[in-house]
Amino acid sequence: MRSAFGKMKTAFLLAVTALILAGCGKENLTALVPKGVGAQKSMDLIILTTAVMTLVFLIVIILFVVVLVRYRRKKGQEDYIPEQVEGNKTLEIVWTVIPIILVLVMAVPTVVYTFELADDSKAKDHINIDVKGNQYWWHFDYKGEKIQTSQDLYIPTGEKVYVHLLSNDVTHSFWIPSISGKLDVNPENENTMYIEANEEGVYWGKCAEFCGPSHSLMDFKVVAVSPDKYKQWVKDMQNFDPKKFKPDTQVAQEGQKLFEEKSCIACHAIGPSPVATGPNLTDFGNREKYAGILEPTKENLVKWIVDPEKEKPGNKMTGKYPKVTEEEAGKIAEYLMQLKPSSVTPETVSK
Ligand code: HEC
Ligand SMILES: [Cu+2]
Repeated sequence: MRSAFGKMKTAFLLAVTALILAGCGKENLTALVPKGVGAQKSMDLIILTTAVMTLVFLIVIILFVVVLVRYRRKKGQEDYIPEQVEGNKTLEIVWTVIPIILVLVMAVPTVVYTFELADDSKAKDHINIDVKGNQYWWHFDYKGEKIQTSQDLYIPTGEKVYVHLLSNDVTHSFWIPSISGKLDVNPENENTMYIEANEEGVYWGKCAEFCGPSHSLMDFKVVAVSPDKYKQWVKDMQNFDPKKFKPDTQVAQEGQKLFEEKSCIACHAIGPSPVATGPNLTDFGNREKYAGILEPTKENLVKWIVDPEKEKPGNKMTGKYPKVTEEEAGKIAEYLMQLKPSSVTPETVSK
């Protein structure tokens, strides 16, 4: 019969395995299942360096065991001293040159890949997006397209998309683990890299630089769609006219009015606009998550509007608008959830 302890151990191992597996794949927040060019290159480097280090580890362990066995003190040989080799030129050269070669084997591809990924000399032939990091949200301005969005970044698969990273406040770090490596988002200088997704999917992005109390909640999504769907999305976004948009229920229309009365409009643009004190809400109804982290339900949206501080401590919306009751928030929510300019959404992505 198995002991209770044995059963607990099995359960624990199963739980850990389940957690690890859940971390891989499902939410696309892993560098170990690459779905983009940069992530694939990182993965190649991870495999190369792990192989080199494993080789070194094995050689060292084998030598260690050989020495232990061969030169242990044996009966009758207590005073035996093996041959001493200090100052042996050949040996010194061998164990200096081999590590240098191994370091070169790892360093050369790393440097080459790093420069390749940061090369923006051909950027003008591709899609360019100005990315602004803000405590604790992301803004995306599609250069020359008159499209502005926040939180959900739409890109076509199989194409290089150059992101030009700048921060509006402190230093952030732009990271989509399954698509590409990290790059700092600084307030004073623009950093550029390209991202390229190999297949359709919704990929989880994160801020990877501690930037304040809600740093760990500074999430965004990359929605990679086929080039055809992407073209459709661009067209839909450009054709959307916020001035002509009228919600189709009485409640939502009241919500639209409240959105102005409660000065939400002072920070949140709908349609392309230089206003970016808060996330652009043009395609808010299609968001994969609200405020980057909340499941997109009306209930969550009401909670957010009434008291955003509870969901994201230290966010820059709290306290900057007149008090909103739950009823009013419900009406605003009805309005915002109808902002769906495109039929291309995170749900239409083939998974
Ligand atoms: C002072 C500027 C400001 C005002 C006024 C303001 N907000 Fe915000 N809002 C923000 C900021 C900044 C964020 C991003 C917070 C974060 O994620 O850290 C935000 C986030 C949001 C989000 C989530 C957006 C997304 O892309 O998921 C919604 C919805 C929202 N606000 C609705 C409202 C409503 C409704 C009002 C009016 C009652 C309002 N806001 C007033 C600045 C403002
Ligand atoms: Cu950040």
